[in-house]
Amino acid sequence: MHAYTRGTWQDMSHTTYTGADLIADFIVERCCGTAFLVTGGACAFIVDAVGRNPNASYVCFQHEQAAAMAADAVWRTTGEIGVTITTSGPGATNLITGIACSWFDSIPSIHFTGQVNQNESREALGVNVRQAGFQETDIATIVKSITKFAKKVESVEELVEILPMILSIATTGRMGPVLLDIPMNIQKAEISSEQRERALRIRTEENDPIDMVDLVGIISRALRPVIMIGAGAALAGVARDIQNWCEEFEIPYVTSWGALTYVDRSAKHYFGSHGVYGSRKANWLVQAADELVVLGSRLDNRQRTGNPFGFAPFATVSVVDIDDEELGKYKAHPNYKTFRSDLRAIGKSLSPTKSHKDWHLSAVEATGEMPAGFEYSVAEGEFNPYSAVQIAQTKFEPGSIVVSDCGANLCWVYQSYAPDDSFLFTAGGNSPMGYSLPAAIGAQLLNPNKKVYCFIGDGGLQMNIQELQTIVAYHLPITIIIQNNFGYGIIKQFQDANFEGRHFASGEGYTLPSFEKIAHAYDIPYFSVKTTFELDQLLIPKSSCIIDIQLPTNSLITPKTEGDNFIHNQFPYVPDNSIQKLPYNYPVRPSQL
Ligand SMILES: Cc1ncc(C[n+]2csc(CCOP(=O)(O)OP(=O)(O)O)c2C)c(N)n1
Ligand SMILES: [Mg+2]
Repeated sequence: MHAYTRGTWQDMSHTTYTGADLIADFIVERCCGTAFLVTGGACAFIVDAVGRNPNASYVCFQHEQAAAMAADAVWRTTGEIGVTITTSGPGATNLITGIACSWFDSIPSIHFTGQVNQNESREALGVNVRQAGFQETDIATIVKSITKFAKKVESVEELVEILPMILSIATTGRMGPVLLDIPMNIQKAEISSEQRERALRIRTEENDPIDMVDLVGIISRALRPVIMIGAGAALAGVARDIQNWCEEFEIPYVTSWGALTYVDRSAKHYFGSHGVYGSRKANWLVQAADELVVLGSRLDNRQRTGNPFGFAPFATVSVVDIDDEELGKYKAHPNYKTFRSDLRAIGKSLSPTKSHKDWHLSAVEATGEMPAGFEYSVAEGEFNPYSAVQIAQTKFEPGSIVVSDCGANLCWVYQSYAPDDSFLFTAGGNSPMGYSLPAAIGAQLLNPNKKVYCFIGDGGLQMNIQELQTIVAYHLPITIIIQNNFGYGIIKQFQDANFEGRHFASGEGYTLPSFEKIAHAYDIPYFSVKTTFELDQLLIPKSSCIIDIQLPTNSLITPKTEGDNFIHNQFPYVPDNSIQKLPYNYPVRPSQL
């Protein structure tokens, strides 16, 4: 093999094993084996090493943001580590939104950025200039606050020592993304076989001491216990164990959106997901509890509302989490008890406890007549976005992967998707518009035998529309369902409630192209769907396609908790006797507590 370097053809038969080769082997042996990338000068050696490695592969994305989002989806759908390789400067900074998805949802992912040669760097100059080498950017410092670990590698020996370390950091404790910035001279440097072996070893970590949780005692002392299963329990692999325990002892339970796909949602004692966009039944249950046990959830403000004091205010809330900082949030809440524990070890706490059959029956009775609320999203007879999700779902292949985006379209899916064996996910914490398209690509690439469906809004699609080319290039049979309300629906609904319906920058000023022409340009089959009937009739092809579901521009998210309201009192404010059946005397508004 030859390559043209500095005006002369040089023999590059690769008798030398380099830092770049080591990274390629690390990707094969310790990660998912495929790097998602956009190339560039500073990462070219790593890309070349991946290309030459017979066991590695790479996928060219059109934007680094998308590569990072796709890498995030790899762990979520396979349990293997997703990897990106990008160049310095703009290539590296473009990763940020995708890395943040992994950070906020505790997903391991590894990002390799190329960096200028050390002898060209700012450090070599010895003065604090903004930039010395071309595109030199201190990415490690920039991403410090959204990674578990980020560092520019300073020597070959450091690269060797740091690879097993980043693997362990990403996957132990509260998991998350890591970034390594690798100067070109280290990519080119020779690595000995002894160093290679050391770099590819698996480090075993000592576990931190943990608090034991007496779940059996807590539940047996309670009158109306409710268990909340969060994504932390799901990522720890124990969501089903907790669910089975709840089912056996008839303890009603709810899940966060991050965890809902990890439980059997058709089970008898499951009440759904609570929160601002949660189900009325789940919200009633949480507000009626005298003991709420939260297993691996950070109870963010989409769960507890902007005023967390209105959330289960009369219950004892016992929170189990691996992260001390999360537990520190509850200092101002006298009714919270906190336990620092790795939920991977919760099995020991799931021993026989008191059955709560009567409490479960009374909760079922109180919430039985409750309207779901979906029918209020649009006027009667109009194309309802909730029906659209439900009809589309009936056409999905069993065991499929379903990715959702951000905004109203996400809520419509998560609120109404019927229990089945599909795997649902989204980037719940960061929730960037445009996540679901590259995430679907990452999922499909690593799960070639599963069908992947990508729900996305018209606005979200425009944030990563260039990745349609990646779908085409790799022949990925992804079905893209645009929930097209011709605007930023979730923002409009907020503006209706707060700004007398002024739709600045969400309806007024926001524009969109013809998705039909876009589909045509990328050579992707396109289907326009304007009515329930048309959707009913639609046959989804096996190959990739775009289904443009055109909804009323004022389609609402229903139910939704607005402003100064309790989660048990959601818009639309339809007659609902269940509020009177709550076992506590709630004031009308949380601010009156
Ligand atoms: C990258 C990014 N920019 C801005 C936002 C703020 N935001 C949240 S939802 C939304 C509108 C989304 O519009 P669309 O994708 O059409 O979804 P819809 O709510 O209409 O279903 C905006 C602007 C965001 N979440 N992510
Ligand atoms: Mg929209």
